[in-house]
Amino acid sequence: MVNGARLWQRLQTLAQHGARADGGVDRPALSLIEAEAKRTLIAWAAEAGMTARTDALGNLFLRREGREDLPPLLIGSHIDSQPTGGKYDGAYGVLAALEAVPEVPRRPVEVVAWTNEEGSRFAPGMMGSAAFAGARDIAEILACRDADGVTVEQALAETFAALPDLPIGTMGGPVHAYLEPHIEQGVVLEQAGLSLGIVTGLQGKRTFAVTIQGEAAHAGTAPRATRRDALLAAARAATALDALTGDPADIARFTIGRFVVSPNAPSVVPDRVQFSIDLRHPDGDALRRLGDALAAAIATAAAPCTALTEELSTAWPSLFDAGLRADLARLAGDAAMPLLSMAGHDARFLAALCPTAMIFIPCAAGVTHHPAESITPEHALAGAQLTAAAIELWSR
Ligand code: HGY
Ligand code: MN
Ligand code: MN
Repeated sequence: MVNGARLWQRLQTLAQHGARADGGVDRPALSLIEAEAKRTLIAWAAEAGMTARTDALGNLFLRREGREDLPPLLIGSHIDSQPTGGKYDGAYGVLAALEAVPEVPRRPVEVVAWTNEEGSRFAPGMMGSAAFAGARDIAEILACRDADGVTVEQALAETFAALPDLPIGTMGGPVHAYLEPHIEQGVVLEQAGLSLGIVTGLQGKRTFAVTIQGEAAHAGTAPRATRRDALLAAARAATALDALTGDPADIARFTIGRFVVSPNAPSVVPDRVQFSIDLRHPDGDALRRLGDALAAAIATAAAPCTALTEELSTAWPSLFDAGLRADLARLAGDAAMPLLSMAGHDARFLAALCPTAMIFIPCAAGVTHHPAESITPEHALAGAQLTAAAIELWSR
């Protein structure tokens, strides 16, 4: 039985792991802060008679055995956050799932917290779900480094050492279906005055790493005519890309979220700039056209500096399972509406593995990836109740 008060309290308790003074959350993937949040989840699962395990990438599974030994129903999301994140992105899905697990289902039900959905500490994101679905090579993921040079492999070892009693199971396995409850991170439900969204699919997303290479020089003696200023070159490239990706209908989403200047010294002409690109579009052809045009636009704008543009991840627009969506719409009735997700989610990778669906609840003014992210207890409860109804239907 879904207990709204317990769900709300647990959302606030989990948010203490990585709490920021401004009310937000900073819970980096594979950090010891995240390991402590996992310890809290494992304890709550144990209180409900559920077992816990992890896998080679630190994905956390909290399992309710079924009456029959069948492929499990997987429900969940992620608990890592952006550095200036909110309490509910990801965490809501994991805790709503934990709240919705029935006592004795026919088929096993597992609550999952995927590793590194956000792609903030380690890029690109969704490492845990991608590896689980067989979409990314584990060795390549383990070698990824954070800004301090720490590898995923080293960070995983710290997490495993912090949770020595957590069994490490095999990666992947048969899944009956996957459901991800999540906050909308937009304003569609709020503007419609509805408490639930049945997600039709995900818009496409391509991420890139760009390196602009110039030449360091003295800020006082180097003439402008001979400078190869990487910062000004990167600024020209950013302006050119803004023009390239802008559209009157405001559909394309182009973001440079990370911009690292070297040597980052006030009296030295920068010799290198590294910046990120996050490009999204609901139309696959438009995403392909825009993404394929980036490298040439950057190289032209950056001259006489040189530019290297590497594509880190490519995810074309995807649709969720029509049957599961119809079930959810029938269960939710007129409290729900269909809508496309403009944000990325782990469900993207699960959709290639098994029938997959997502449920949205509103978040105030669509504010997210921000400390002021907020939801209401009533919407949190509604999403958990729909999740419980879906589990009951799909685990029969
Ligand atoms: O970036 C995203 O869409 C997700 O919130 N990590
Ligand atoms: Mn999320
Ligand atoms: Mn997010």
